[in-house]
Amino acid sequence: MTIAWYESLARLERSVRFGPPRWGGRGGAGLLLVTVLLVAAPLRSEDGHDAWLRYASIDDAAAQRRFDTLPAVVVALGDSPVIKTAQQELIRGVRGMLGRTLRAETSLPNESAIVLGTFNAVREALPEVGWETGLTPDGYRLKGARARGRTFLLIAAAHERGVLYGTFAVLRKIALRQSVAALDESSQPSAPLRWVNQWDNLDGTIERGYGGRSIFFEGGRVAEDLGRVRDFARLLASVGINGCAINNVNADSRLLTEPYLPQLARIAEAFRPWGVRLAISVDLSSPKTAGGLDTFDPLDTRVAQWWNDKVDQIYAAIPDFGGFVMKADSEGRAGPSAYGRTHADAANVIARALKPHGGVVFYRAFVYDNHLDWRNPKNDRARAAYENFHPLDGRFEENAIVQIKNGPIDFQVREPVSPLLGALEKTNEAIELQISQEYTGQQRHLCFLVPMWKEVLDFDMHARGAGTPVKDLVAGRIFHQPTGGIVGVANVGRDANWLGSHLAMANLYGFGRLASDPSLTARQIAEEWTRLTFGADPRVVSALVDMQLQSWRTYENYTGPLGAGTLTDILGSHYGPGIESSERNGWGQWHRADQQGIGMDRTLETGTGFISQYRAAVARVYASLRTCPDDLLLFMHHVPYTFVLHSGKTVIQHIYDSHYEGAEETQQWVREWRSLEGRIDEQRFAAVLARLEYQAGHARVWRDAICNWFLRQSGVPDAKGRAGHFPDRVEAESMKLDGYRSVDVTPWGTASGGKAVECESPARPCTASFRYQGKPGWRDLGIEYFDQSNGASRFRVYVNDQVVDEWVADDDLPARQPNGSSSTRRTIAALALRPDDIIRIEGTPDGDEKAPLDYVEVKIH
Ligand code: GCW
Repeated sequence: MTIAWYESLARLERSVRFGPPRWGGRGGAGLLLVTVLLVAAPLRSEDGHDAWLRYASIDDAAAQRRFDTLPAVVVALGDSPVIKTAQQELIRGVRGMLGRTLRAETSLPNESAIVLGTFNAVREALPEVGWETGLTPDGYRLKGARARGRTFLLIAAAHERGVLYGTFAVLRKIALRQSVAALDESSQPSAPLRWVNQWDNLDGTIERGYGGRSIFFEGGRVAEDLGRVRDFARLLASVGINGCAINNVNADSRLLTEPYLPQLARIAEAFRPWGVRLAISVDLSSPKTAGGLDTFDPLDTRVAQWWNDKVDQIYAAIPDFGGFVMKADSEGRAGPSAYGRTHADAANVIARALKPHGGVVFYRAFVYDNHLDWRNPKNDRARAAYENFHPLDGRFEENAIVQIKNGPIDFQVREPVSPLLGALEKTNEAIELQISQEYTGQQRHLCFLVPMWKEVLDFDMHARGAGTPVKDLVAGRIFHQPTGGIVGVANVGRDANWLGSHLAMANLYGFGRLASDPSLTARQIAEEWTRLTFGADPRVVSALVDMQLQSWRTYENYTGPLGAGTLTDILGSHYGPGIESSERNGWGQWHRADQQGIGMDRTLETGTGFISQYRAAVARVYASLRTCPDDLLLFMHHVPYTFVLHSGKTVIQHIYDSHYEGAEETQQWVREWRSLEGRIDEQRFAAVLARLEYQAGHARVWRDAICNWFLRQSGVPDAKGRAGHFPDRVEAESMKLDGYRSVDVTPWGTASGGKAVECESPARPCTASFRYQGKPGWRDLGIEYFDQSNGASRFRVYVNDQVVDEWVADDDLPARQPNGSSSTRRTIAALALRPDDIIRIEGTPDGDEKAPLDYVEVKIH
């Protein structure tokens, strides 16, 4: 028995516990025995369905005692279904966490009680407790009070929804082990409208969704089983979200036709107990496409009448309907330009129909020309939102809200704040953030976005002198607007854990918490979420919070630096590296990298003039190379690669360094996470580990693609000698090939050496082998291969004649070719290798995936 065999046994044993299902393999029974002996499972397996609302038992006796005085009764005053929900939730939570079942009552008993009700109801039941009631509808007040010789915990609000939010706040405190004995506090959400948008299609797919198929639709209809819809509404309510638009903003007009109304009403019913208002996205052309008119001109009276009638019909079925979201004149959608009308005309015809019912229309400012002439250096997509909407300021109805993406381009890993957010003075505005990680790793990469959102919400636009942060502008506070909001594109799906990734749920949680209370810090939110999701173990909390807080910067480090954009494949999946895909097309996500330098000149003097859309105090900072922050340098300026940053590094060296640092950080996370084994339930531990390991591999793909590309473009070597030098690698195309042939990979930077190998015959296994020529010792083998979505090739690795690993490439990555989206790494740790050992990889193709292989890296263990 060779040492390699022992090691592979241990490794296979690990992968039986953590890895994907395997096929074939050796020594099955022995392995199982080892597995059973080694795996103690002290923690209950969890699939993530409960997210942060697990109500896990508080098993620490001292912490339990903190809640000894909690009354045994919970009273729901009045007959509001939302308050009844709150009562049931409190019972559920207390039972889970404290093991006690509260008694549900509808009037005050002769004993201490938790009391849920509106201010009016509480005042009536307990007139002796004084209340100040100046809160907005969704605000709540928590108060411990003594009266009639008893103790009360009062959870009260102006509106039933506030009572529910107050109840979740109390449950959160208990879960965080904070005493609720003598509470006296009130809370009031910052912006009145806190919505999520789902981009679900009627066929059950989700645009830019990475957590499975739609929970709302299947096969062209609303889903039969709305259990998950109810659970989603509960999650939303727990973080203060009060509206949800359920369908893609690239809207299907059929949803406005009659057969769908009763179906929509079912969803509204599932939302209602949780205080979440149903909304839908609509297309401006609906009067024509769904209504049979020969026009959708917003100024045509027949069109106005059609919207009025349609909206009346909706409200007859759904009295608490929230309203509409509209994407018009954008990316091929119909819009008011078809009739020479303005966006205000389009928004207003719908707003007027909604107004009598209390509904709102969110009109998206994501309007730009995607056929811009890239040859004209003065053209600039970033200017579009401001140019389209600023001239219309003051022309929107009071229940219309302009919904503005956080940045002027499109949810890139880093962008400046959209100047439009600081420019509207007489129009309601909402900021649109993206929870779904379209450009930030699609939930396969850990990228906690709360720190980014914090920066955006805190950014001072100087809209009326200093002191006008975005969070106040979108709340309508600065210019005294009737309403405003914070919107998040969520895109949860049917995966048990909602977003396809346990850790990504921190973004949904954080979005809601920030939307309700933007004064929370990113650290507070990360800590809360971690404790609620993974428990109070201080090692888990500190490791995970640090990872989360670091992760946005890390993702930025190994993807798009210095404000250049994510540098991803913008014409395809928006996932893997694709630097050139931004250029020479009309989409306008340009970074203008060439052989001399990189960046978009957006100054007024020599560039596109975008910077002058900001108020003077902000524009001044961006306009000058001396004051422009490094993080946004390439968004605002075109500079040579040798330009020296405030950090003291040149731009090119920053690109190399940040990419190496970022990739290294992801590897560190794998080690960190492994060190938590046994402190987290097996199921979630394994799922997160698999994602982090994948990320560490993919970060390396990113690093190499970007560094190699810039090395070749700039001709400036990496001062640390790393870029372009891979002494530990053996390229597949240079191995001894049997049945494999060398192919060019596009874009070239996404495969080592620009090439890979693929099997020639779809029916036959093929092999690539090489002779190990290093020193004897323990080695880690990194096998870089491509896992496409159009096949499930099998790989088997031999050292001499010993199988040391085997797997199926059956992941569902967004690529049907070998490239930077499908490139994946399999690591075989701690193999004992001797000079002249033959390492052989056998690939068996499947479907259109020809067992593609990039290289093998041999590193000292
Ligand atoms: O980011 C882009 C996405 C599109 C999306 C669009 C939008 C719904 O790539 O998929 O369409 O933005 O926000 O409208």
